[in-house]
Amino acid sequence: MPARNAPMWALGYHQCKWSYYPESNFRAIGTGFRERQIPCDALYLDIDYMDGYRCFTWSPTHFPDPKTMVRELAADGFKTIVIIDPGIKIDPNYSVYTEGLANDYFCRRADGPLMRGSVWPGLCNFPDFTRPDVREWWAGLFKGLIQEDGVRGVWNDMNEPAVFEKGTFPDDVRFNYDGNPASHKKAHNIYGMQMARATAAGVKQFTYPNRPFTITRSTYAGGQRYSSAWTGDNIASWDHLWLANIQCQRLSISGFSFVGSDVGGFVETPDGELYARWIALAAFHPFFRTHSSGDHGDQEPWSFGEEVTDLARKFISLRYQLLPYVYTTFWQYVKQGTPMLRPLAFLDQTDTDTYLRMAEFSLGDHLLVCPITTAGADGRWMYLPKGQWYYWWTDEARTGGAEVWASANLDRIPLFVKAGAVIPLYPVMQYVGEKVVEEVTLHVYYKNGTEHSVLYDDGGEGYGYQEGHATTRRFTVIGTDATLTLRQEIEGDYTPSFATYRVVFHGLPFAPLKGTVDTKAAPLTEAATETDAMLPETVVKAGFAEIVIK
Ligand code: NBV
Repeated sequence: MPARNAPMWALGYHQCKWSYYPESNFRAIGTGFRERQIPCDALYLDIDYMDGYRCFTWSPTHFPDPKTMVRELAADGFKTIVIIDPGIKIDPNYSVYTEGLANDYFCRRADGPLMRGSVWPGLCNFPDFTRPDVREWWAGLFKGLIQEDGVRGVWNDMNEPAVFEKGTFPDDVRFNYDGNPASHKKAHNIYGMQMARATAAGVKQFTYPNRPFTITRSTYAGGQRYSSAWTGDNIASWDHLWLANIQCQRLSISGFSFVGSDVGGFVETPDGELYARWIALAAFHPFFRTHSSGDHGDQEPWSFGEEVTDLARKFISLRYQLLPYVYTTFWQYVKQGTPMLRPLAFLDQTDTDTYLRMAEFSLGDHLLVCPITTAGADGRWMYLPKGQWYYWWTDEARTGGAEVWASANLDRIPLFVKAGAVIPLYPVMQYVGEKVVEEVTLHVYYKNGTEHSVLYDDGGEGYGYQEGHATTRRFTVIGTDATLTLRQEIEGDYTPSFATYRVVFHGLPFAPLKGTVDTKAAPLTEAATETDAMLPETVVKAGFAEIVIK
């Protein structure tokens, strides 16, 4: 079940466009990220990498040596992801077509002939993905791209299924429907999910011992077992930024958390302000990718001038720092089915003031986000759920159960942390695994009372977690008027790369004089943070059981 054990890098930043080609352009995008120190893990090839849009082939002119290109990009931390559509070109010299035809794998009309429809390659036939043997065949087709060429993920598109003539297949088209023959009327909604399922099986098989990554445009309830998804072809407008926020929350509470939108908009081109606001929101969405149709202008993080480049770097870097938190939230989703994005009504069903709120949401247990979705804003009013909160950027304490003003010029997004939270941060990395993480910073937010947090770790890649090589670190913060206690309980036997935590205390209502770690004295120094506050910090062994400061 790929989407359920995604590698950590899949939660990093992805860059896409229709289309990066030839090879020199694709490589230049990678260089563009590294030169500007904007973190990025994945680069995408849209349909033009293929030979005449034939799936599972490479264009010999645009990508003469894909294996070397993919390998060299991988050495620089980039995972290459390729698009695969369902339409198989009718071409007697194309092995995928001839194999499918010989084995009768393609869908047929009710009166017998093969279903034919035009898509990018011209006239195509379409595999019946509702048949187990067809799915197995399809999965096997990924051997070349994944195992031989080193591609690390697959992007399924047009699998509604979309055809140029009538939008989708005619109603009479027949499907095996896993042994319960049915027409397109019935199969239409699950066709895309079954394609994603077959793709995921292939990527999983050939990417082993690494974890697979797949993304699909079409899917159905239950499809979250197989693939992540994005919200399709949106527009570079403020309305569509607003919409992306709503769509991702609703998919999330419908069981489908690994989702995101085309950052900046697919159709047309955003201005720098819209792009910056979109990047800031998507940094808090599980799937984080810029994509554009490419015919109106460039849409890389550096395409909008220096100010926006700096903003994009800032928010993407913040996402990389937050990866242990995001990965833990992903684990909660996998283990408990908890939505990663939670609308306010989900957070507090007893507070009727949350019921009609749509813009505010939480990512995981402790971060509350509310995007800016209008031009020219320097902040916004938003509803803060009941309880105590801190403004991320300033550490200002706020009381929930009320509307609050969150000041947010372009370099901020309204972002609050719940009192009592422990937020783990990694150092900024240009891609997951670029550095060995030697120290994790725990940001501890004072609460008068008790609050629990968790940090899950299994290395972010491979299947060791299935043999128990995973660790959950459960933190409890207990605050009184004059003390703050932080406890840690560790379960599991995954040994992390880091040996120490830097613990930074926020919002203390008292001036701390002394600290103890596991009853021994711990030196408190002053943290250098980006907030305006002067914060006490201490460096401790990652295995500590209790820290007390007073
Ligand atoms: O493959 C081209 C595009 C792709 O970039 C986009 O993300 C998909 O949603 N694809 C649709 C087909 C073209 C639609 C106009």
